[in-house]
Amino acid sequence: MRPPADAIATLSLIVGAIALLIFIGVEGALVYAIWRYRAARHVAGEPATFERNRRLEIAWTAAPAVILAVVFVLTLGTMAEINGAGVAPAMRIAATGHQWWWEFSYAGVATANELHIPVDTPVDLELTSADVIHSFWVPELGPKMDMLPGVTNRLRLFARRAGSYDGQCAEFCGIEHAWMRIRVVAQSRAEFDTWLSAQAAPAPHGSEGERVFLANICVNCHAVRGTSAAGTAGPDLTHVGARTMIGAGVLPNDVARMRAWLADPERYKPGTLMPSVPLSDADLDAVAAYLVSLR
Ligand SMILES: [Cu+2]
Repeated sequence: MRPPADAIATLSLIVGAIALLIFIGVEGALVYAIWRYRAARHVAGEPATFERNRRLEIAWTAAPAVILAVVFVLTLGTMAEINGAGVAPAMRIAATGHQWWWEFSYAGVATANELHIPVDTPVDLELTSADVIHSFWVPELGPKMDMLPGVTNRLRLFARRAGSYDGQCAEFCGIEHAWMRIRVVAQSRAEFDTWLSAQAAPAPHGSEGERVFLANICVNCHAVRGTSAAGTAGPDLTHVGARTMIGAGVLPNDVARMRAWLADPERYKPGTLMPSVPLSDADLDAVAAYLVSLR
């Protein structure tokens, strides 16, 4: 199959070409009429009047109907194609919208905001929402699809080339709607398998940062597999260090920025549902280092 975005681009070009022909025809007739019936040629007396021209009326009713019917049929074909008609998905990933981040689950492995997929592989996303209506949209890969609470929508993704594809929540979903970025990382099958098995591993134990993390309210909202932290309100942090960004795109992910984010999330993402946790400087250092080490 070809990427859904390619099919959409082809349809856009065809519809654009039809619209351009109509534009040229209508504007051409207008310019001709202006020239042909200009004032300099005006003949004195009453202008001619017309009543009924059946042929003309049939033509200007039938022509738009035919054009719309053609566009409708082409659109149905494109919709079937981008839904993956006849091509079974090789992988299903559950994608859940949250205020204001994305949860991606691969059979027991949960991650956030960065969706990894293998290239040349039809992937079906099962989209839903945990709170309000969001919309998943990565323009280079496929169409836009709503994420509705209590409903599961299916979206076919297919990447031909490896690389990063950025997207954005496309349905206004509250104050931090603009900071609800998606990054899709398309990888070769081998790289993807390596990534997925690393994600499936539990987090390493024994650091001071882990102790501080587990002793504070972090665990009410966040899970780290392999520890007692099992919160589900916020992103799973088991391998948060492997992600390129913090807070669904607000900050690059490194120890200094992680520390700044933990100290005052509101400063970088006003309205975020993550509270700032009152920690000592030493504890902040330890938790930031711990989280970034979870790769
Ligand atoms: Cu949203």
